[in-house]
Amino acid sequence: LERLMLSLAEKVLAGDTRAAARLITLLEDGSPEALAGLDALYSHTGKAHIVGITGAAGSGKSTLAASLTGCFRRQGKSVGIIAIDPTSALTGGAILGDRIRMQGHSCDDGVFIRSLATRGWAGGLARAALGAVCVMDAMGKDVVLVETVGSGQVELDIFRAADTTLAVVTPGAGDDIQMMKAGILEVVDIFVVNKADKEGADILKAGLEDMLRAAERHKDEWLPPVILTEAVADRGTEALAGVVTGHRDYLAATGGIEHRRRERTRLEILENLAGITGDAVNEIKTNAAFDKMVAGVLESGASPRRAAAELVAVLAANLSRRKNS
Ligand SMILES: Nc1nc2c(ncn2[C@@H]2O[C@H](COP(=O)(O)OP(=O)(O)OP(=O)(O)O)[C@@H](O)[C@H]2O)c(=O)[nH]1
Ligand SMILES: [Mg+2]
Repeated sequence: LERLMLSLAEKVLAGDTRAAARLITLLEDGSPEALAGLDALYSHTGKAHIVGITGAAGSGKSTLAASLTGCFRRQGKSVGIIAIDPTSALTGGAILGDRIRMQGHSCDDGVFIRSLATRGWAGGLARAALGAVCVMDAMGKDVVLVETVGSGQVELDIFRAADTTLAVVTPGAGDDIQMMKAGILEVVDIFVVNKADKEGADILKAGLEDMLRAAERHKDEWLPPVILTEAVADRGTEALAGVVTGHRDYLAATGGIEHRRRERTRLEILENLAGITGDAVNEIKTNAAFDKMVAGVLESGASPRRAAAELVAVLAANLSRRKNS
């Protein structure tokens, strides 16, 4: 199995889409071998521009991602798209794959799309999402778009891990901005007022600009622009693509890119730590020896905290023995 993962990783590095899809599916299933298979890829990452797209359900994130994909493709860039939790049936939003198909990107070798379902295992989602980003970067995608509905903590974490972050708001959905999870506004690099064909788009844009200008920032700090788009008609998205690239250039010129990469690495280490220790704790829980320990603690009146500390010592020993798996 380990050898299979290595050969999968090799194929990913050669740009093999089917191998990449297979590896991401295994990651999504939480396969430990797949997580190990990723190890070989990291030294080949760092070239992709990772762009987070968040916004309320139905605000047009997928449509926007599809339209932006067209813009980047015309510039000769390859694109990877990761959609987190396409629970769109509820909102009438088409799932990302359908949008992309409608825009005619599905037969394009330069575009690779994957959806990751949350499936109630929030614990592993960030790890799988970051792993999928790594796979797409390693397979040579120039731009990786990551779509999330900005509601949960995990999504906020994933969003923050991007190089460039886009928040999509729409006119008429007045509380869009209030509904955004606390902490999102501070990390948004570009605001997109989508559905600019609807009434109130200009007012929303002006309101956002006032809010952004009022916020204190340093002289050279990036002032998030507010871009009007009508994604469904590919209007404004060419300009948006230019601003997205411009933000990356800004990061490169100011050293901001290293800062973002450090944040991402930090998150990825912590997510993996949580994953490894979480798995280990689950293993203990289902072990018969643990039941015996519980009985022993109960009987002797020993401290549960001390029992836990003993288990941590055992865990540490077990984990270091398995360090390479
Ligand atoms: N009028 C108008 N409708 C748009 C525009 N962009 C997208 N839509 C429509 O808005 C609906 C939702 O679009 P999606 O792209 O699926 O939105 P989403 O944010 O990805 O939705 P979820 O993934 O469910 O959160 C679709 O019916 C789109 O056709 C736009 O610029 N103008
Ligand atoms: Mg969507």
